[in-house]
Amino acid sequence: MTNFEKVFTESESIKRQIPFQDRIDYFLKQVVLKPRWILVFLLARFTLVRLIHQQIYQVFFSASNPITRKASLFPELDSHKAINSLNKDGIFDCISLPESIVKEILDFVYASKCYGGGKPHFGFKIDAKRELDAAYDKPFFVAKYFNVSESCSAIRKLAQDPKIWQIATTYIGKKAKYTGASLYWTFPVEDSSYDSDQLGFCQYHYDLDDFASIRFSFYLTDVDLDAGPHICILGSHRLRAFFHEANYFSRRPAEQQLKNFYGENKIISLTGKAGSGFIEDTFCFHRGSVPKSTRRLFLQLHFAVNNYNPTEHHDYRAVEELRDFG
Ligand SMILES: O=C(O)CCC(=O)C(=O)O
Repeated sequence: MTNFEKVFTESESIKRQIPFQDRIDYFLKQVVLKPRWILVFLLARFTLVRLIHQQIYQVFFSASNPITRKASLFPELDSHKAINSLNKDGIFDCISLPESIVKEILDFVYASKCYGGGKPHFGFKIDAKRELDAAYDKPFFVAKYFNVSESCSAIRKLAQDPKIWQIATTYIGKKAKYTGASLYWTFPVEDSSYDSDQLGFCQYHYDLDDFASIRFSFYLTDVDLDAGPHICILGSHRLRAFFHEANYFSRRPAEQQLKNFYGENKIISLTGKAGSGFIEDTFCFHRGSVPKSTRRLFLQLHFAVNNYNPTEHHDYRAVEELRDFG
């Protein structure tokens, strides 16, 4: 039984392109911050390379599982089903958070500051969003919480859950590492938002975090089609057109190309209640969508083979850098 309603018709993704100069800047920043990632950039985009890597890491490398907790927060989670579904579809959507964890995260969220547009000098409490919007003429599409693996006890528990680790080490291979969490709001905003995250999240893309990487994702607010659901193309982590794999200039093919290649019946929008979650291979083509009316609070726990850059998933920012808006 799935806790998601899979919807096969979906909203149009944003057509505006990320400026070429921004893409070059992103690439250079990645190379400077994590030089070893260049191999990932060059090779990890090829499905065959990823499959070979997965086989080698599943069979040969010794485990680095630091988990001491015995009881899982997900007693009903069927790890075998999850792995089979990840292998076949690149996504598994029968995982949900215990209510106590949802509550703990929400308590944290309302007591902590988030950062508008992911900018460390735009700190505010979410209750003050209306005042912030009135004071600032450019709406934020996202607001991110920083350092959550350290400061949110519920996220710490999740990141040490034995079943989560069992799935991560089985799928990625024995060297799987927890590389951080992203906890963020997405807000209903006009397409004209200046916020570059909107383009980054809301166009189809795949992520090149590593040769293998998955995310455990959870909604912390109810998400229907008007609340900016996550959208994924089933099986796209295994089936790739060569011109999509070998395109070093862009990991964001046009929506119509993807629809023609995969068929519309492979495109699902994941809607569900607060607490519902899914596990996704980040090599799948996926995207967020701009909420039409209701804001969405979203959590992702990231696992990969290496942790190239701890600031990557919003999860680490030096406290001295963080400032309040205004
Ligand atoms: O917010 C979403 O649903 C999409 C996020 C995403 O695409 C990403 O983190 O790469």
